[in-house]
Amino acid sequence: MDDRNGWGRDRPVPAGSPHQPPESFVEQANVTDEAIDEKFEENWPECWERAAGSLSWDEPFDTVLEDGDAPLYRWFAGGKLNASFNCVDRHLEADRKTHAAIRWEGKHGERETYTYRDLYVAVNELAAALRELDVEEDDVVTIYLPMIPELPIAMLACARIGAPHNVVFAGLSADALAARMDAADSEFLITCDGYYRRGDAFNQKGKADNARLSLEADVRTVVVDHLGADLPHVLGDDEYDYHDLREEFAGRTVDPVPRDAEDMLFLMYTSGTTGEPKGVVHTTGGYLAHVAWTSHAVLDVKPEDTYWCAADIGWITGHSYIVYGPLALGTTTVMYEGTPDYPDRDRLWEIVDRNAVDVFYTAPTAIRAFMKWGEQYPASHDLSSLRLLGTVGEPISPRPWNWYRERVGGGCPVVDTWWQTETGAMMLSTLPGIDEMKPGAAGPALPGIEARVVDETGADVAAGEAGYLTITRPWPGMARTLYDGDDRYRAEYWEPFSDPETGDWRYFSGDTASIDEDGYVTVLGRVDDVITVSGRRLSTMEIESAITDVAGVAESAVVGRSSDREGTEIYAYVSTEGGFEPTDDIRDAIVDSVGGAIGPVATPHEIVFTPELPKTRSGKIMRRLLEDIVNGEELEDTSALRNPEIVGEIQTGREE
Ligand code: 6R9
Repeated sequence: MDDRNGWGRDRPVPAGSPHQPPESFVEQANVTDEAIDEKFEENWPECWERAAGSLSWDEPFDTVLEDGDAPLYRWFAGGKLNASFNCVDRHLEADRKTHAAIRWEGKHGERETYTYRDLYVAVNELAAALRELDVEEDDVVTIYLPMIPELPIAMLACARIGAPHNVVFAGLSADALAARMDAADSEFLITCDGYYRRGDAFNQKGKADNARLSLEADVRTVVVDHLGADLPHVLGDDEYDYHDLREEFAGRTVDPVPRDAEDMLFLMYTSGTTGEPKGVVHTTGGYLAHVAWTSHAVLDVKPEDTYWCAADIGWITGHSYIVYGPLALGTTTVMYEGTPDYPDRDRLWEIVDRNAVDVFYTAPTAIRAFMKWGEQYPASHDLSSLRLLGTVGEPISPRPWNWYRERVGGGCPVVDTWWQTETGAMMLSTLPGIDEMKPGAAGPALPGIEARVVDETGADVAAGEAGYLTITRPWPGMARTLYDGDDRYRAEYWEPFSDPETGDWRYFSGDTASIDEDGYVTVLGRVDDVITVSGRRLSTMEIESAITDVAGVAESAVVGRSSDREGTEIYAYVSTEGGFEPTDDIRDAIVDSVGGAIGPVATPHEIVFTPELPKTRSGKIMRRLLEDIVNGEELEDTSALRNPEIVGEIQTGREE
């Protein structure tokens, strides 16, 4: 076995059989030019002008890319535009203004539709109110709201007046909110009284109050009264009721502030599954051009579509593909509050059915849950409106990929999109009107993007071997820096694989991957998701993929336990699909599957069945937490988890 990189593997995770996009899809696809890659290539970086050209500019840009101060790149410098104008005002012409911009589905079956006209009115009134509260251009406004329409409205109102927003996940704790506001020097907050969580009214304002108490600055706060009489609240000093403000500023309009393409549009703290939260800075022109282009080319969104990305806006995916991308294209974007299993496990399919959703985008964690619950839920609804499916957030192995395509999509194409908070928009994916899809592999780098999988020295690894995923050219949606300074940005993302002497700048994603002969990239996971057993470096994703290949297994997380005597031992946490009991047969099948796919060295020392795995709010498995549990380490704050209760269960299981 060629073990040149010490990864202990010489072939990619077996992908399922490839699928060609169906003829019916190709006929109507937004992008079908098979030569698109070469055209972008020949004309780089000017090819990106085309993406920028889909936006409305107040002043044209002078250059496409300025790289004189690499890796601090500037895109579309000199150009001026406003994101709120691009996502709202420009769609008001003619018959578009009565077109639905946002369809919202509340937790208890409430429904609201905002036409582009309604959205325009709401955004303008809130923008006028924010101005009155002394929010000035470049002031950072923190938004701490659940999935209610006021969240995108608040983002767009900030964008309108040139105030960067800083959206904090509604589920994060008061301390996490305070830390993010403090780090972002933010003295303005938009929050709400509360929201329903698992049926109970949950006091959001209480958390916001606690955060404000710990901050030095007086924070002007707008409070959305979302629950009404179910959760009465009183407004204190510096607090303003959202609906009162809307009334006070009813009918007011605010001219969109022309922003420089390189002015900050928003700031987003990413905690991710590893490390300290980082304040990722995104700017206006390049970001908007990249999200609009990928919404068009990859998600195939058309203005007349009903498009649904079932993510939380508090995650980058929601920023780019619930709010900015789809609204820049003038489509109807669906957003929902709650969870896929309440009131029942067919909640999402009911929404697809009722709204005749054309394009649906979600995370592998959700798909594995659907699989676990069983195919009867999607089968009980008419999902024939679906034309394209997408996934994002984690690797998806072939079995759930195929399940999603067949049981949800009825055979329609599935795009597996790889990108990050820091990349702003999609980087690797198939183009659904052109490319063959290989389940398990995200796909090739998108046109205009160049990805390389390299070893420690930066040399390309051979096809099928594992290495580090790097991006070798800048792209418009890229983060410009981290809020706390350029040094950390350079050190973390650029220094590992760049050679400043020769001007060879390469972005390091922090992920490991392999690339095949056709340039398709299979992402293996974060660099830390590697376990060294008897000197062999094993990718957790590879072991997990072998485990989830076993019939009846829904998902798994693999971590290492260090023991002085035995070296590192592999622990596999496994949850089963509905109808499958955790049995010794499944245990044996797991051992066989791992042995067959990787070798006996990767056999789990212990297989622990658990009803659920601990997840971040964006659905990523928190391996680090499981690792702390198996190693008997003290656990960090788990309040940011989607399912904190499971940690207690897993821990108790360990102690018994
Ligand atoms: C958009 C988003 C980024 C990390 C990334 C990688 C993982 C995202 C993936 C994927 C395999 C995909 N990731 N998409 N892994 N296949 N299609 O998720 O942003 O929350 O910043 O996470 O997520 O590990 O580095 P973010």
